[in-house]
Amino acid sequence: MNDFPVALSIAGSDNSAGAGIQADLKTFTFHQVYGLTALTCVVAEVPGQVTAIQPVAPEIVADQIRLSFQAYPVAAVKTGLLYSRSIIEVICDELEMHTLPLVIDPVMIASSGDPLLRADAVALYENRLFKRAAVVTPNLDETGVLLGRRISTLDEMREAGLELTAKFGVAFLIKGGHLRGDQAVDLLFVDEEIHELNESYIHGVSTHGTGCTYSAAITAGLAKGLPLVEAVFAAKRFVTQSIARHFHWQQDGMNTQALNHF
Ligand code: PXL
Repeated sequence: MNDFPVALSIAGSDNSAGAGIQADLKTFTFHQVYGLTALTCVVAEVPGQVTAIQPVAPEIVADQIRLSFQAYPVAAVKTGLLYSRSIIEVICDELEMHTLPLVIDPVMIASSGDPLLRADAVALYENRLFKRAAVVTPNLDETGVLLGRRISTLDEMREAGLELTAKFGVAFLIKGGHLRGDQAVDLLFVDEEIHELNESYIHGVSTHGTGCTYSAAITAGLAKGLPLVEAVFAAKRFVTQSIARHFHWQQDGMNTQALNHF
């Protein structure tokens, strides 16, 4: 036995390792949380370019989750890229057997603009998955898809969050990073309260995986027993630091940047 809590990430693989399940594992490790994984799909990509996505068979996704719960004291779970309806169905079936904090990052589109989630899968998120969440963490684009309208100001974020928490009865963290102001403002809607999270927007950095890293850091906090609001504020600081201290490489005329999970 030891004192390190265990968290499970159900998400896709990003071979370039700035996003996806790789970002989750790095984030868990930084926070001294033992990370388990259930892989939903393999994405071939580098920052800014997705070339292919290969899903994992739903029954293998289910096996990974079932075995994780059998052998480990899983204290918190996060979901990232889930890819399709049939994969989401088996994840819901498996998670319904457990009561524990679930962080849902409703990944739909890559930072490169490439679609990652099948369009017909959104309804399943709404009907089966959201109600189990400790918090759902959409960015502005994903919030727009959930509400069927564009969200482009702080006032619209506020209205959107109130609507979503009323509709699904769970906490929502709406990430306003894409507003591109001087501040990266997020709004956390929980228990009838709105918390504003403000950090300086870091210009000129094009990385992917900030959403994955953010939700993984929240999951790590919850696995350690932090209250949700504290876990979210700590995670916001962590993700801001990982952007500020990003890596960059130059090779054959190509510039590549990545979040710094160290
Ligand atoms: O950042 C969203 C995301 C999530 N999960 C996987 C990804 C990406 C973006 O590229 O590859 C696996």
